[in-house]
Amino acid sequence: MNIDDIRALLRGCDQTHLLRFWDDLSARQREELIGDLLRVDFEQVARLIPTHVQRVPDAAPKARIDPAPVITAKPGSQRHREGAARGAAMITSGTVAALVVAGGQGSRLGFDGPKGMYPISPVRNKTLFRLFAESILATQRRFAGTVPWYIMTSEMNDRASRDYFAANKYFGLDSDNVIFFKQGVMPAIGRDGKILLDDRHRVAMSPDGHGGTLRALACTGALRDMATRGIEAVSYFQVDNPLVTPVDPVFIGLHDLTGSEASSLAVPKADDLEKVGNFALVNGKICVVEYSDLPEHHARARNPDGSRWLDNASIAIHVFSRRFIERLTDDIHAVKLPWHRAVKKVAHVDLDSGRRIEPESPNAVKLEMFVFDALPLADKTMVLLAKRSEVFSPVKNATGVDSAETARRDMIRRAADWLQGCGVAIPARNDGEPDAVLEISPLYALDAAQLAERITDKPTVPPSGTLYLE
Ligand code: UD2
Repeated sequence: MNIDDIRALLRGCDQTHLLRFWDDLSARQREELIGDLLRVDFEQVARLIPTHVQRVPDAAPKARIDPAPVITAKPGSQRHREGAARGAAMITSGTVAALVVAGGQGSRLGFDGPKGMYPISPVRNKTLFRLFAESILATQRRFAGTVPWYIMTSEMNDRASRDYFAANKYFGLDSDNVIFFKQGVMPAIGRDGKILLDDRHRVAMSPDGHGGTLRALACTGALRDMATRGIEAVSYFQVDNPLVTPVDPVFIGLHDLTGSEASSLAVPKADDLEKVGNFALVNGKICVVEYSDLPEHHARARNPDGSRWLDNASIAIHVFSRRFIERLTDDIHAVKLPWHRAVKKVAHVDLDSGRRIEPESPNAVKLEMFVFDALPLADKTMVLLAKRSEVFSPVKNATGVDSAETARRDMIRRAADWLQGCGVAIPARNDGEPDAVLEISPLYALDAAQLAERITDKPTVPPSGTLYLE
């Protein structure tokens, strides 16, 4: 596209102000501005302005909410065995891929860089990316299959993430099977429907949310790559959870056995107002209702026996069928996920003075998609209830709840649980916490059952001792 084409495109959607400073820009700045403009899907933005910028769609569900049905698969149960066998067969046959959404930076953590590079493991201080890589490598070895790993980055951290993997030789994975793809962006839009300029030659943009994963898979060719490799099931997880099993054979197997197109893991909520999505039945469909959209009386409601009425939290671990993702993205300008709006303060260039303004109150709409909104669009959905201490402890904040400290504590607790299950004595502190720093490499054992197979000489763990198993 040359500048005349771009001018015509902008005229067609009433956004010509984005070229207001064109005549004053250097050749390099012009190039950067064109680069930004080409990344905006103007067709889609034009469609969203009247519905999501100039009007406020009501995000809170008006329909009746009920608890969503979930299934369980306790280790040792027939369902667990059947799921494990099917999942193992799928991994061996090479039809399963892993996908991590790693578009965010570690800013809330006070960490300057891709969140995946945050060091977290209790003994070796392995990073999140390294833990996932080792887990995928161990899965490949365990089931003698290849699991391609798709890593969604963003403009902010793509280069740093790729460099990190290259510098570490992909942690033993075959680099052909580690596929990076960049997520899309959406411009920030003023209340008058005009896209904001971040600088005279830059459009104000932000990532399009983790729902943008589906759009990015389709736009970047990663989805086609999955089809070429014969991938049928995509195991999706977030970069911030060190307890996740990136490729859980039982979950993946049950996704397949139940004929589900979109499956999710659920865990019991930590408290009524925990900042997680809630699985619910809305209009007869399984949905995730984000904590911010859930009326407080629903969040606090109790069953007659005193248990929490809506107790199944979404922890952003899903399995999607590849064909389902294809169906949702067949029209790339109108991916079939709803858009969520957030009204934010966005610094921008004043079109008259050319000066950059830091607004004191929210002035712009940012638009994002959430991947869990895919659930009600699936022909069949399955939610599997998991044990929270086995699968979820996110690293979101610098201190307090969901911090590095709580995640390390939970990694040690899980390792202690697994070891005690094998008859290893773990010293305890007065408060009941393990009095030891414990770490089990995914390359040693991916779960309690594998640890029991591997551990022949039971290690001795002295009080305040350290144990690392690899
Ligand atoms: C998310 C879920 C919440 C619960 C919780 C579990 C939403 C709106 N809420 O809360 O229901 O499941 O996680 O931990 O998602 N990301 C991208 N690109 C984006 C935005 C996010 O890659 O444009 C990634 C990000 O790197 C991270 C993940 O998505 O891995 C979650 O994003 P978040 O931290 O914004 O989500 P959070 O904690 O509000």
